[in-house]
Amino acid sequence: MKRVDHIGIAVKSISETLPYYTETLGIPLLGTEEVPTQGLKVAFLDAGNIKLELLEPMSEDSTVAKFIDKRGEGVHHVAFGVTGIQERMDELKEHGVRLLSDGPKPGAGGAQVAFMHPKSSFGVLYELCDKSGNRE
Ligand code: CMX
Repeated sequence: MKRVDHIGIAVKSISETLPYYTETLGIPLLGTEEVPTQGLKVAFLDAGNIKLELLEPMSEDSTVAKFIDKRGEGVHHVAFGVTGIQERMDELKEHGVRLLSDGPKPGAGGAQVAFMHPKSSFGVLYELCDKSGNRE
């Protein structure tokens, strides 16, 4: 892994949280979108060398809603930017890392994403994020 693409931050409400990021911290908003496959609304902010992704659950059974109930708002995951996501997943599996899916799934911004279970990553939820199929 050579590059962190973004850090995911669980929030109860993007609209209530955004002024802190954009006005108090002066971090520009790149955009918001809904990611139905993850039960989320997300906002991406441009923090220079990496992005911040605010994650607001759209339903009570979303994994992020469960996270907030259990741990409160805060840092939720770290996403590595990768290419060849299926190969990266296969390599991690060979090293005994527990992945949360057999293959990549559609994520925000047209990316293909996959997650490593925090129990096999020393307490951190890591994401692989592959945007190489995007036209941007
Ligand atoms: N970071 C670190 N540890 C976490 C965690 C997180 N974000 N979420 C859960 N855990 C820990 C829990 O604290 C728990 O540890 P203990 O047993 O020691 O208490 C353990 O992992 C199991 O967690 P859980 O509360 O039982 O929750 P689940 O097993 O239901 O879900 C997880 C955990 C990681 C499997 C689930 O959150 C998941 O599938 N995540 C991947 C998808 C995802 O996170 N999507 C949101 C982002 C999408 C995007 O950015 O587009």
